[in-house]
Amino acid sequence: MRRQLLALGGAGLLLSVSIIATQAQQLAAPTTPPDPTPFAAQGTPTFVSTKDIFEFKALPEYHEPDWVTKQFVATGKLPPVKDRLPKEPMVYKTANMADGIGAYGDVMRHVIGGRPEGWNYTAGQSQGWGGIDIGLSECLTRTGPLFEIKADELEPLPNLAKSWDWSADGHQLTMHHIEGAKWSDGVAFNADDVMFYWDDNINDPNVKPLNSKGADSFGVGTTLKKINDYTVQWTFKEAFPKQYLYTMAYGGFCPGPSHLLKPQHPKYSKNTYDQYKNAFPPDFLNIPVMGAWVPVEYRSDDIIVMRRNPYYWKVDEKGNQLPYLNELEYKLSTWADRDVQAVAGTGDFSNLEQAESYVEALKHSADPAAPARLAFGARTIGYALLPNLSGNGWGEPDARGKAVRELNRNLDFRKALTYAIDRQHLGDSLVKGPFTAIYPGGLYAGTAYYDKASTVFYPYSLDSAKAELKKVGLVDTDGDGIVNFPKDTPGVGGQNVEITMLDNADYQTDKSLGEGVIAAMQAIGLRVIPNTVSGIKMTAAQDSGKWDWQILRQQSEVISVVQNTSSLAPVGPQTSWQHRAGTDKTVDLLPFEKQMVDVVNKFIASQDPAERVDLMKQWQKINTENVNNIGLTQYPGALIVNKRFANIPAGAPVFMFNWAEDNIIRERVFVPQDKQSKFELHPGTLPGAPGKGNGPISD
Ligand code: BQZ
Ligand code: CA
Repeated sequence: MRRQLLALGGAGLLLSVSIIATQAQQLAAPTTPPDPTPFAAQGTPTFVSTKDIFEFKALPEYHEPDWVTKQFVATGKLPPVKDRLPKEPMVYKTANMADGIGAYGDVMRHVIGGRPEGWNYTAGQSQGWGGIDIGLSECLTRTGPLFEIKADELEPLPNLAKSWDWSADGHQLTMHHIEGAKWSDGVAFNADDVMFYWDDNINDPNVKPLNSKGADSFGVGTTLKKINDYTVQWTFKEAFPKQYLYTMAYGGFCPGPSHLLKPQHPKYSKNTYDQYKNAFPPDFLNIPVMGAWVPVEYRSDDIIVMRRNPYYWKVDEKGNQLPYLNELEYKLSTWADRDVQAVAGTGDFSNLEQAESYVEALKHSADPAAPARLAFGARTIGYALLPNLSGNGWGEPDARGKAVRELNRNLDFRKALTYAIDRQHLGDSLVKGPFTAIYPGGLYAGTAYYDKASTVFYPYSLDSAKAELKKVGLVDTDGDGIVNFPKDTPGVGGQNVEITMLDNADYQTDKSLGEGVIAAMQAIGLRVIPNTVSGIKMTAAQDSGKWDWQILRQQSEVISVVQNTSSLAPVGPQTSWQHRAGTDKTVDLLPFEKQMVDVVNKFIASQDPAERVDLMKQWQKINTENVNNIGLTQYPGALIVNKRFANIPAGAPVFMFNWAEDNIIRERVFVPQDKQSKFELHPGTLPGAPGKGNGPISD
């Protein structure tokens, strides 16, 4: 209650005291979020154990497509298939394949909105997303297919790491890699590839592998050493930090071909780091991979074509070397076109994730004659507005940027932002109907660790938002509708507040939500300047810290918690989306962030499921009560796959531990003989020798 003494001027007049009780702004009381409208996901997985999906073992005989034998083995271009496979290849179990043993042939035609920077994923280059890097870069473990693993057996799937043993005290993890597997150019895969990735990329501060959150995402102080050609040993500060096995999946530890990369690395050459990163441009073809298909053709802004990897180290129970599909294509278009082409049947696959196109896609797919199957999953697509919480120089802000970051670091300011967002209206502006749900921030409703009672929701209230702004001294002192910095703000005193907001230019949804935020903030006198960046530049822009706010489509940590756990708090200098080390290499944590770091580290170190559930309730309360970020909306994605494909797992989510391109296990997908298309662009060819301008070879 503020009292103001007003002296009514003039003699004789009684000094009258009029208490101007500014309507003591009753802030809208924090509450819990409304329950999302029920939305039934279509198709449910059959929950299994890891050993039901695959095991590593030698089989009595192996097979390959006839044309490979005739054109390549018979002509001495390739050794027999049994010599191209490891001693114990990964054997996929038939019982776990929806349509059983597959037939060789045909192509899956992807359409993507990204563009390849080059093939050096290890040095941080994007290949354009949309499943290219997911397929190329096999990782130590694999988590996409975990959606069908029994909850009480949840642990990352073996992949390049075929097994691992913990020491009695839990501080050491001995990891055994697959033995005798080869890169797609026939060169042996071994621990040198793993150590090069760890020593000269993850642990070289000048290099940041794509999707990596840095060495600390494997635990501060973690070390790795080579035991022999197929064995490495991790040493962790914590005991039994099983969490880090998730970080060794896609996005964390996917080693590149060190026989090609190492000679280009500045430590072993005269190259600069930039030259190293750009040493394998998109037209360097047949880059050696461990994945099922190899890039054999690149036409800028047009298409990438990939052909089967003749050394792929996975087979079915009959000994048929995988993949079944001879070819993968990635048409270089837009993300929205991916939906259109999948529904129309000119493309074969899409993750329906832009809510604006749901009604149209549903209408077309409802027709029984529609070429593609469309199946909605749970609400695992969502967005938040992230304030940059660094106060010590991440992104080298100017005076204005510094002033905005000081505001970002002020809870009253963050509460103003969250009060200012009408989430129901925002969701409806994307798509009407049962899809979107109000998302306050933190973990998504409907996911394993979500707890509504621990979720603090500040409901839409313009008055409360304005009152909070006033508390932090933001008032429109020159009457132009935009609040001004307080006079004593260094460098920008008295100026209108202007905020830059990073947004992904490649999605209509990201732009729509950006516009929604700009309008909401205008209503409380904040001017937000959008900085929309295309996907190719997006990762670098996010990592640069040169932004005040960011619209982020959230990743698995707010769905599964166990994937990318270290992104849930600034546990290390590079792990958080919104608060990384400043110019002095430290992270200037706010008190609530210190609590989140502590809770996340306890979660990572805990083996007790009940304790982990409780720790995530604590995390959710600290995160949402302190408005760590401003949740916007949450909605379901749908998987669209052309009907000619078989072995698409029932209930495969568009996004959970990873994207559907990983979840559906594409190397097992096939087209029955009688439905095969003639769409292959390079039939009867295999990858040629790695090199600029090289391409596929036919015999
Ligand atoms: C899925 C995915 C496969 C990245 C990317 C892209 C990048 C982000 C995110 C998605 C695309 C598709 O998402 O939208 O459906 O195919 O590729 O990787 O948005 O800009 O940085 O995190 O995965
Ligand atoms: Ca003003």
